[in-house]
Amino acid sequence: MSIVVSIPGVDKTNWWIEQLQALMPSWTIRSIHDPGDVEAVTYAVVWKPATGAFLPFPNLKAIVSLGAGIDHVLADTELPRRIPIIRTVGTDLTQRMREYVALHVLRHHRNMPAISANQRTHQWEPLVVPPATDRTVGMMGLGNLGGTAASTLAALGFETLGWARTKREIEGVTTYAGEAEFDTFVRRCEILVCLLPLTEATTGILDAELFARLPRGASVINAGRGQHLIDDDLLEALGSGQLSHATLDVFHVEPLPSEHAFWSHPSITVTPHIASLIDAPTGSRIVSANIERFEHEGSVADLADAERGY
Ligand code: NDP
Ligand code: OXD
Repeated sequence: MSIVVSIPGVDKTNWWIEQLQALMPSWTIRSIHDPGDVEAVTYAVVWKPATGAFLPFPNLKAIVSLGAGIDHVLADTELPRRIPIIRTVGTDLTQRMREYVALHVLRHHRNMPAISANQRTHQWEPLVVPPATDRTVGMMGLGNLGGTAASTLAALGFETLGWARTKREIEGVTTYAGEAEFDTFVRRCEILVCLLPLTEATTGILDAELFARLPRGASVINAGRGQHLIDDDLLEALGSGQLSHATLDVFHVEPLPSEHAFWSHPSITVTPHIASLIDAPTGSRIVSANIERFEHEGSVADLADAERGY
């Protein structure tokens, strides 16, 4: 009965192994780089595993993604397709994400980027903004994270719209579903938040065509995945004034290369993939509970659908 852990960085791997081992004393938990008896390995706990990482383990029962997204697992071209993938989600993650979304939506809504720029040049310019009730915010993706964050925005008083693949009911949120309703949704979003999973259908969705449909001067927050965004289209939309500001937490290449234009762009706020960053003490509780449940019941609520891609 053993579990291997694969996370970029030795220190992080050791941190997770320690925390998991403390909660799962009857299991042998080791780094994927030093797995011991490969036949005894039945679970792999991973974040951005290397291509072919799972091939040495013939008896894997499940792969545990150390995050809500499973795109980093599905990116493995040698992934054994029959193995279930368990997502790591829970109230800690949703709480962190709703804080991040509320913070940045309010920041855009209250024009804080302009006020901060004015402070740097000692300008006293009282910028008037409407109350949240007169501001329309749109959430792309209404799952665990997007759905909870949309509720939070509605509770703050924003006129909140939400879009998902299928119809969702969320109190206080006007919801839209699928491609057919996308245009009606997006044309009203003065602040647009992306919390979609990365799939074939959502890759590059934040592009020039979408930006052109937003109300002029809208702002965009992307905490989904970097590949949702066409970087050059964003730069062009900011340059033309079609968009006023963007907050980006996720990028095509992470860490964001130091020479990337986003770092020093006056209308872009960069955060280093921390919108809802799971830590080992919290995450290990979720992961260990999921593995124990999967072991005894053969399934868990947080099972991803690899065919669907999320
Ligand atoms: P869920 O799987 O719970 O929800 C995904 C949502 O996206 C669902 O509402 C789904 O629709 C919708 N969706 C999927 N495909 C489409 C599509 N083609 N068109 C419209 N809607 C679509 O995911 P989570 O909320 O748990 O997480 C979302 C993503 O957030 C993760 O995949 C990850 O990429 C990102 N993330 C980022 C973090 C960060 O720190 N920046 C932290 C954690 C996650 P339906 O409801 O109909 O199924
Ligand atoms: C996740 C993430 O998918 O942190 O959980 O991006």
